[in-house]
Amino acid sequence: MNEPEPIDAKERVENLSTAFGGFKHALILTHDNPDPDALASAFALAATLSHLTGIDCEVGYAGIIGRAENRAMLRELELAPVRIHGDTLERFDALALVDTQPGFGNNSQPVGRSPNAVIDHHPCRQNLDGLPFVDVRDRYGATATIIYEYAQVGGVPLSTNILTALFYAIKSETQELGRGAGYADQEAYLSLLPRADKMAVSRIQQAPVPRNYFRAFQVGIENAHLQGRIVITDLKTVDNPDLVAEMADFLLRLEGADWAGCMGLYNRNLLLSLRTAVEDAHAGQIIRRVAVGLGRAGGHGAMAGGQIPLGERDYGEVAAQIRARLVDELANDTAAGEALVL
Ligand SMILES: [Mn+2]
Repeated sequence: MNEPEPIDAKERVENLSTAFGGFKHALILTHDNPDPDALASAFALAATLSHLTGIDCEVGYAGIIGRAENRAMLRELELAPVRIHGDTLERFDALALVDTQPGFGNNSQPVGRSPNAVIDHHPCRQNLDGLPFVDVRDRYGATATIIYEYAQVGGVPLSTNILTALFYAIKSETQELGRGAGYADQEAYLSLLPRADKMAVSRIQQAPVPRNYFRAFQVGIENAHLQGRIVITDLKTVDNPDLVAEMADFLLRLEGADWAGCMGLYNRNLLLSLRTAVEDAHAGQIIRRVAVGLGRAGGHGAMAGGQIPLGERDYGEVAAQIRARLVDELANDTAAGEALVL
């Protein structure tokens, strides 16, 4: 399952340390609206780099952490990422990107700042060879698995909170090792299992949600249409961008659907999420065709997302265009759509 490794794990950790040698303050930056994999990876990398090189690290993100589970994860595990903006960045002389890459459009990498390190599990889309440290393993189910390997190889002591974050990251990102996970993810999961605080994980998974959450589900269910093998819905305006992906995951359980797409409006952006239960599918490639000429999109085989800045365009018109393109790509059925309920 593993990719051929050009260098061994120990050498890789040495290279990682070298990439931060001589620097004082590192910003560990996740993608915007970070998920548990991005957050756990960033905090574990911060602990690892601090231990190995003495560098001062802070975890930063842009966007919002909206999903109740993700907020509970930070609360329960006492993790406090900083929300970055223009002048936060001047404090840092080193930069790492985790769970995202330069040019992806889903991160707020400062303009003109080249990262010392890029660590990710999404397929590479541009040449990163010139950077001091690059570790992109697109066969891995979670970035957390890669960072946990560094900590193990480097003999880095991690707190129970960070071990728990890594465990929860792999668990949620791979849906209990069932989605996109490989041998390495399973090994990491099994190694973390006895070390993680399972009570905290349970509290995170059962985090209370506001009434708005149920209202959003109501809208998502009422607007859902099954067309061929794809179920598509529109949440309209959302106050939490993570809901779009969560609704796509939820709808994928529908009998007779093996693709689910969800759209929503957040901050004058149309957000799009695509999920599939089809093995060896290419959701990332499909979503890029769907968004072409409109915005940015990308992802893995089974899960993908995109973002379309609306500018002056009308949300409803762009949403109709996206829906038509999704049907074109995936419905392989000329029959009219059928409402999920009502
Ligand atoms: Mn990830």
